[in-house]
Amino acid sequence: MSETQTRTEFDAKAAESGAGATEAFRAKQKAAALDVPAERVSAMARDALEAIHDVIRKHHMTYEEYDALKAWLIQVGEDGEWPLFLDVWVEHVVEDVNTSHREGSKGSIEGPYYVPNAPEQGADGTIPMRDDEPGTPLVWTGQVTSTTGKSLGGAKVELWHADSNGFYSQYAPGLPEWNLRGTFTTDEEGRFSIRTVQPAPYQIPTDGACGKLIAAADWHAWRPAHLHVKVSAPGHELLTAQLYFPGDPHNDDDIAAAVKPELVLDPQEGEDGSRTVDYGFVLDPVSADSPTTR
Ligand code: MBD
Ligand code: FE
Repeated sequence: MSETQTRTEFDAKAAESGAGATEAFRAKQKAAALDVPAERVSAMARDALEAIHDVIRKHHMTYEEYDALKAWLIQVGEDGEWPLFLDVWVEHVVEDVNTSHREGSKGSIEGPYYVPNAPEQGADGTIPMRDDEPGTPLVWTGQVTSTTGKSLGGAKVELWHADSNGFYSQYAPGLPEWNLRGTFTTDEEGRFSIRTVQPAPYQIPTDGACGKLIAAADWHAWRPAHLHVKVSAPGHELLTAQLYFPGDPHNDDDIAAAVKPELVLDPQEGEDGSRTVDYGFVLDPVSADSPTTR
């Protein structure tokens, strides 16, 4: 996408991002051969179906509405938007139940656009970006520690985020492969320093099945501007989080319900129009009953 193209001109193909997430999910093979006990499948499937039955009774769903629902569900699959749908409207509860035991930093959902193995930039580096990358420069420093109090040198901080037009590399066309995706490794004291640019708020693709639901329900399609991060260190639970910017109009009504007060940054204005922010992470040691989290 050229610098001069606007989001509106690009909107016609925006749902490709949703479909791209389906291909990426398949490539990760996350669903491969998981053996869930029949009693558990039965209990969760029955409760899910009963929840749907309750909605039908409560609202007296008509046959026309039932057929519209079928058609829409078929379209979600055809558009490749199941990962987008689930991560926007469901993942926050999965994240909640799997991290509520933690004493360290709060996390948030992964969302559909994570790509592993982004280029390594060391403890003090610049995230891969274009020479003329638009957006307000952001310098982010922080330290990774354990709930035990020790600093975690050699911890990985994987950062990925949208550009200042709201687009993610590898999911929107015309961006360098690793644009605004980088891996940082903390120094002996667990510290890191990252130079990037502030992302724009993110609009859920309007032209696919998810957009159709949003329009039909007269909802808005926005997530507040956010930085995605995964923080990992040996012997500690992987922390997946998102960080937000104060004053964003969608911090209070994120369509993905993924904002927590602890995740809102407090950036300071630099003299040259750049911003600096200090924000670190406290990881929980792995215990016998740690869930396999992300
Ligand atoms: C995103 O960028 C995102 O972070 C989530 C959770 C859902 C859709 C797009
Ligand atoms: Fe995102």
